[in-house]
Amino acid sequence: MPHTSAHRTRALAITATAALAALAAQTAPGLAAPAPARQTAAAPHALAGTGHSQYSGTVALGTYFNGRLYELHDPNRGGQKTYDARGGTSLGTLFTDTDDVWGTGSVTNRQTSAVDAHYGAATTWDFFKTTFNRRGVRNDGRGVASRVHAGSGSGNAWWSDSCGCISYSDSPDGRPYTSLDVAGHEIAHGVTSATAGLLYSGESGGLNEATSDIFASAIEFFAANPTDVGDYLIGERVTGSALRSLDRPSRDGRSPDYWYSGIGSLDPHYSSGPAVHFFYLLAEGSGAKVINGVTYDSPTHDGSKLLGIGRDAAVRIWYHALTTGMTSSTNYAKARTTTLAAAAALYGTSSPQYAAVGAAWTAVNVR
Ligand SMILES: [Ca+2]
Ligand SMILES: [Ca+2]
Ligand SMILES: [Zn+2]
Repeated sequence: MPHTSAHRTRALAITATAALAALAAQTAPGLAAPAPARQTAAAPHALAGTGHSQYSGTVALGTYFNGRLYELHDPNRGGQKTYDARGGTSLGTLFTDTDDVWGTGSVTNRQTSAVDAHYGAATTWDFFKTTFNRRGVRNDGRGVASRVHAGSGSGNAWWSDSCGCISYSDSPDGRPYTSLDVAGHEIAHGVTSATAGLLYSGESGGLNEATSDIFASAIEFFAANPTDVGDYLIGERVTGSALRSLDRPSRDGRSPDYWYSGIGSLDPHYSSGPAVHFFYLLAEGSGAKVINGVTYDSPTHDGSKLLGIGRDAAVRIWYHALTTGMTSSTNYAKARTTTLAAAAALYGTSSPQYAAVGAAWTAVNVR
């Protein structure tokens, strides 16, 4: 995900659109949980399985007993399913199991990556439903399909709108991009496509990437998982350090902390810098801070000292702007006006939240 997400997304869409679209259609929400009266031991029913993940400890999984085997199929979350792609480009084979205990915590067990992916998809579903009453990527009640062991094994993750699916390849170092924040990041690309439709180039491309990092972080805090605590870092469970840092994006050596004219010519993974920095400053404020044991130190372009309004308000403002104000061509200047409009709608123009939005954009040089 971190470097070639959109390109990989398009490549997958071109090579496998028909097959995946046909397969994705089978994941439609028709597979709802049967009536309670039929929930005998032998009849199909929704269950809570146990998963031993690589990055998130032991987790509960939404599973389904089909009368013969347990499936990584979550009837309570839009029928989300997790597949073994077996290195290929088709959807793959639905994971099944005999005792509803999945994975071992070790990547050498084929189910382990599936546990992380299924948990990531479920947590992302729960976050959007609980926080915004959004039911799925397109808000149509349909869950996503997750594909693990996909592609060539180069270590990546990518979203495809055409199949409504997220794919994870294996990684040569045994650390695939299946962590919770990466799952949230990729699935959030689907939400962006279904709402603002931010084009994946120029400044709108940076805002598209930023949206995925913002929700990825919010999802991680929402999960409150003791093994992968909430932070403003992306990919830290995979890489040990982090691919990206929202408090100071320049830590990656590539992303600018502040907007400048011409930033749109950067790869979206880097032109996202000022927007994720804005989000951090809005939520937490400037300067040094320790959250869940992680140390941050967020600078400002104008030397201003900012107080945060909290991540809950910050993410609500971003979501409201994404779903009611931003369009495919929104640039940084428009991101400022649409988030101000969102803060006005949610909290009023005389609110501290409204003032903080303006101050945080100014602090990343979007005036
Ligand atoms: Ca974390
Ligand atoms: Ca993280
Ligand atoms: Zn991305």
